[in-house]
Amino acid sequence: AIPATIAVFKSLSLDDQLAVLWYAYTEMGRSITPAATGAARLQLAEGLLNQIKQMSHPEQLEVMRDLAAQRNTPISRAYGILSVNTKLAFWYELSELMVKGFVIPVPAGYQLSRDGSRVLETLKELDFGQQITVLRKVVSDMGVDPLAD
Ligand code: 45D
Repeated sequence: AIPATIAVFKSLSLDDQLAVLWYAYTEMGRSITPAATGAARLQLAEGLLNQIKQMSHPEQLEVMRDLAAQRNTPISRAYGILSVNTKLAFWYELSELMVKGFVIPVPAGYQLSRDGSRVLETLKELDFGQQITVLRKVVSDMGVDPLAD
């Protein structure tokens, strides 16, 4: 179920990928504790998060789409050198910034595609460890590894 879930996630539109991540965060929020994400890890992503915090809402959305699309931008490259756990912590922190109003929100009436809803439903049924496995794979493939080829 896990490889299939990842495959379907990757076939989603960029916007649906971002929306599914966001809805997954809102479901998992209580299980992910700030302690678990580790302050040390976040320090490595802090410069990146501060940069994004200072952007306009449309720019913030563009950065997230660039990451999901693996477009080669300075931010995608900076993201690409983070460890997998730091990438997860980065997305977690972006969600926190959304909740606090520093980052563009998902529009209230956003409609997921049918595949998007399926991925989300499947994710919800997985246990926490399996959810982490899916999320790790998904966020580790985002951005651009500046050291590749
Ligand atoms: O206009 O270090 C749309 C542990 C539509 C422990 C949009 C861990 C168009 C070790 C695109 C929808 C493993 C527990 C707009 C860590 C439109 C450790 C906007 C785990 C505006 C780190 C879309 C941590 C937007 C975990 C703004 C599990 C979407 C972390 C934004 C999980 C989406 C984090 C965001 C997750 C999603 C974060 C910011 C799931 C973030 C999700």
